[in-house]
Amino acid sequence: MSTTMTPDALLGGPSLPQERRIVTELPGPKSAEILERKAAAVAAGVTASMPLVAVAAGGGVVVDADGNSFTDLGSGIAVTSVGNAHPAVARAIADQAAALTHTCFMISPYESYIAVAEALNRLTPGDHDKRSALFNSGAEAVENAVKIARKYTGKQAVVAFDHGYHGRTNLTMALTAKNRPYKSGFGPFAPEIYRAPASYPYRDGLTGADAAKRAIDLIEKQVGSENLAAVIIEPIQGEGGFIVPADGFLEAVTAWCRENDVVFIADEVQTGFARTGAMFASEHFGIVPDLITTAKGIAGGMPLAGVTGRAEIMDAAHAGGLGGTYGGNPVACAAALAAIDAYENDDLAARADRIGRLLTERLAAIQQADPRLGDIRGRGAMIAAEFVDPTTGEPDASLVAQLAAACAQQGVLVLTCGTYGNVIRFLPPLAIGDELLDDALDVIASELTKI
Ligand code: PLZ
Repeated sequence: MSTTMTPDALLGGPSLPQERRIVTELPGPKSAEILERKAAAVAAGVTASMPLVAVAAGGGVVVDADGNSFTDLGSGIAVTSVGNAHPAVARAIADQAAALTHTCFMISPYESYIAVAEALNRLTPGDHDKRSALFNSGAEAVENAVKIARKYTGKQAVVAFDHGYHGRTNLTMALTAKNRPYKSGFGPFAPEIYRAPASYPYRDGLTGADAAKRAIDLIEKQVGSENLAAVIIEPIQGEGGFIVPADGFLEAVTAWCRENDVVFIADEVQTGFARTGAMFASEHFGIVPDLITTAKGIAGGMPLAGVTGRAEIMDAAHAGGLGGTYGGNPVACAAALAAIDAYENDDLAARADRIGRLLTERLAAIQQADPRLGDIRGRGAMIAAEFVDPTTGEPDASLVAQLAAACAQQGVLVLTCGTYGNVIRFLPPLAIGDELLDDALDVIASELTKI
């Protein structure tokens, strides 16, 4: 095994050898040296959880500065679903960058922005008349969805849910449930945000109808629909622990919103673009959101986000009321068009579904042997394993932290999440091969027995 890499191997994309290969201590010497510079140059609040410095990635692997090849089960937090450095995406980026990198869409528009809006209008749930606007990040999309809902309804209050995650900007921190690490000491937070209980079947044991009744009761008593502009929820909660609500919960909440002139916003920043085995997770529950926020997977790794929704709501914002210098940047839009083409034409939703079945099967076998694995849940290639103390059911965050660190040392990059920090989440690139995935599950099963 060689520790030097050919220039070709640094190119990334699916031509990278699809293998797990650890050839140095971790972090390796080159990575360690660069990480030392990080400590001296980068703000301490910006942490990096894995013992490597990445130089190339593609298919299902990330290669580091020392020639180690890691199996990627995180996709940079659900972003590189089409595969890192996907050839068509990389080509679209290069071609667009050579022609024009920026004009500002609000000044000199270009077609690719409009084509992305058309694709979003076509692909998001519901066949009503839609409009879209593009931004740079998930948080910025959420901010704008709230602006639009307030303008349309003339109301101010917004309801978000327990375990919800919507971003790190001031308004989206207010919408996000978890204090640490996201909010602590960063207040005061935006006003007129209220929090309702979500549906968390493993922990609350409620039916969807009962969980919805509990949430709606609270909203009616503490906020009042006459003050409420919008309800925002992730159809499957991401950072909060890949929590799939009980059947009927989202249906009841959307129906209540419709009856009460409240805009229902589905935050599909993490769940969107084939990740859950459907183009959007809302489809699993048969709901049609009024507004839907997208980012992450939309552009194969380039920063791009969108708000898509009912034309009459989206068009409520006055001319000049929405925008930003970089929103819908042409290079990011070119990448999105190539990525969307791959989602549709390579049927990546079906691939996500198959990955989900493989993961669930392997995790179920692990659970048989180890009662600390309390719950397996998710849809498609967005699967979670929640770990608990089997006698008390208490969350076991320490086990999960140890497991993720041990897997990284073996060359498997696996992320954690959850309100209680006790969830291992699986978000592999949809370009990962079955063999690599199977091998990663062997590592997880084996490391778990050592903890
Ligand atoms: N809405 C549902 O999942 C981003 C956050 C990582 P940005 N999730 C990953 C971290 O620790 O910062 C996310 C999300 C949902 C909104 C966002 C925010 O998207 O692109 O990170 O702003």
